[in-house]
Amino acid sequence: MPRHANPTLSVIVPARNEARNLEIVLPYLPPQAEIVLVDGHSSDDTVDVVRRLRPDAVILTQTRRGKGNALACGFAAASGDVIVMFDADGSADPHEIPAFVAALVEGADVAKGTRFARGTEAEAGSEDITLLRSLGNAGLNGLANIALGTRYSDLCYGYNAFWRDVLGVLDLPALDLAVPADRMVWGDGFEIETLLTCRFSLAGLKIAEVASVERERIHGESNLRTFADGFRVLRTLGRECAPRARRRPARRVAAMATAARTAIVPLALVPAPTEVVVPSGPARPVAADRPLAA
Ligand SMILES: Nc1nc2c(ncn2[C@@H]2O[C@H](COP(=O)(O)OP(=O)(O)OP(=O)(O)O)[C@@H](O)[C@H]2O)c(=O)[nH]1
Ligand SMILES: [Mg+2]
Repeated sequence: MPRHANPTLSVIVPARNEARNLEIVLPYLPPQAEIVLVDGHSSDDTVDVVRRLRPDAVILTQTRRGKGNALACGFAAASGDVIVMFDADGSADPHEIPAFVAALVEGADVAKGTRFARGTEAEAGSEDITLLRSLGNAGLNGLANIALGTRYSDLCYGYNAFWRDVLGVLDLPALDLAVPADRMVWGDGFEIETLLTCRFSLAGLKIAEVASVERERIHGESNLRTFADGFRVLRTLGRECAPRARRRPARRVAAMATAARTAIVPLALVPAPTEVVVPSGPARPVAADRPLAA
């Protein structure tokens, strides 16, 4: 797949009981993008809302449980040149998509969103993260940087994009792997962002950070369990960065394939969006009862 300045987009939207949020957010996703909605066995009308608002969307039911499995299902179904990971809860601002695409078009393999961008004029921050989670993320982020030899500023953020041609380095758990309902396969949970970061980094891909503002979830409750999922992230770092994991044959082959065309990852912060993709609609989605942000 040749890379070019006007890539087609696949926006992967993992969603579990997000009907009310999707009603608000979906109309702001780029009309020309392929939307891949991966439903997590929702008990509300998530799927019906997507069918109504984006009849062109690809709608899947995930094969196991967990956000990681949902994303893996979405990645496998995507057909765009660029894959954008997009939370359905209203926390991801569709108007930031152009900045992610711009980073990729300018040469990155992966555009990694960060709420804690440093040294950039672009706005970054979070209206959603609690102090406890922020501290936990900072600690885990520091550990990841030591283990990977990187300078990332936000390990566990879900808003990221990458060229679809790097999917091969991820080696995510097989979608048809059957496990008992009470077990979660490693990589299927909220550790997915950490797993992606480790595998992209260890494969030598060029990763650019993109400043992002995480909005407050509009309706409903977070699915994240601070301690249990934080522990999964910690274990993921241990597993992915251990010398044995670094030597995995698949990882080595991928690293060799990418090494030829990517240099060692200089972290670049991407400023204001350029004109690559312009989502429709007014400046920012507005909830029926309150604005997403002032
Ligand atoms: N399909 C699917 N989607 C999920 C699952 N768990 C979470 N999601 C979706 O993944 C996105 C992020 O989940 P959230 O529950 O908001 O978790 P978070 O954003 O990491 O944490 P908060 O900052 O507390 O919101 C949302 O769109 C969820 O609906 C799941 O098991 N299956
Ligand atoms: Mg959220």
